[in-house]
Amino acid sequence: MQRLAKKWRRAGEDIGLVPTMGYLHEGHLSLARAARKRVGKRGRVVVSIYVNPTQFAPTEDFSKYPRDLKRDLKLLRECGVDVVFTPKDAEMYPDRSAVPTGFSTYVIEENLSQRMEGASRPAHFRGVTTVVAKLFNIVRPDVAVFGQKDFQQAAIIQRMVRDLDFPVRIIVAPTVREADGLAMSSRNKYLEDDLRRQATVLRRAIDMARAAVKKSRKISAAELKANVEKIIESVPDARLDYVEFFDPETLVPVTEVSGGVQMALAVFVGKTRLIDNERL
Ligand code: PAJ
Repeated sequence: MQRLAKKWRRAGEDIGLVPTMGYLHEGHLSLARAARKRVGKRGRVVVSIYVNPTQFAPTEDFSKYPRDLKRDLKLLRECGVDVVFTPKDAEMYPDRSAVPTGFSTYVIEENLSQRMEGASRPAHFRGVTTVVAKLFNIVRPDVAVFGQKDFQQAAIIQRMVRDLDFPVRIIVAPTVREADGLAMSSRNKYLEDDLRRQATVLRRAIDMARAAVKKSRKISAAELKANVEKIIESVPDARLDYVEFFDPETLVPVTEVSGGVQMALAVFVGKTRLIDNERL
């Protein structure tokens, strides 16, 4: 992949990268299209598919994370992607558990990673920044596209690029949703009939907050959080992990919510953990 990227660069072709963990849906494909738009017809679009073990906790769904490479490749071919990069664990993390010879260097963002997803999933963002830094060094993209769906992840990657001088432009593309408002996610596959219906509660919570802000202009975050909790609790198999209202640039929580504040929440629906967010 590095050799190929070097060849493309020499020929003056711009490179766009879309990192994914596969089991692709329209959200991922919209990122590939955004990358194509950026690099043009003569540029190169690379989509990586790699279920990155270092961003999963031992208790999480790494081994049962959905995978279907054949289907993914077909979708990406139809989408006009040039290369699908599918590295193996042994290539990405040589001898990860071997001491002292194995993989032992990580990239850690220390500020934006503390709250929300970082608080609920310790070491998650360390795995994300590490694998994305590796992908940047392997693919050497001019632009890389990430989804707004993972708002905190996109903010952390932008910070990493700024702090460590990666020569790449980050584009954040809008969240693609199902017809009923559920944000597309590979993990939606885990939701069977009734749970799938219950999963619309995230969208309903966001809509409620949005309507409340629109109506009263300014409303206390504590009050909004209590209302979100009520909505989530009214759904039999849903359990609120967190809901936050914060400044979209700094991710610092606000006490008063008004227009322009970012809302993010994580909810367990059955055993499946779903996230969503939106600018109010
Ligand atoms: P994954 O969950 O496969 O998502 C890959 C990219 O697709 C991310 O940038 C994510 O924000 C974006 N995405 C997911 N659902 C989306 C939706 N409904 N609309 C728009 N974009 C969406 O995020 C990861 O993988 C990993 O953490 C990764 C960055 C690949 C590092 O391992």
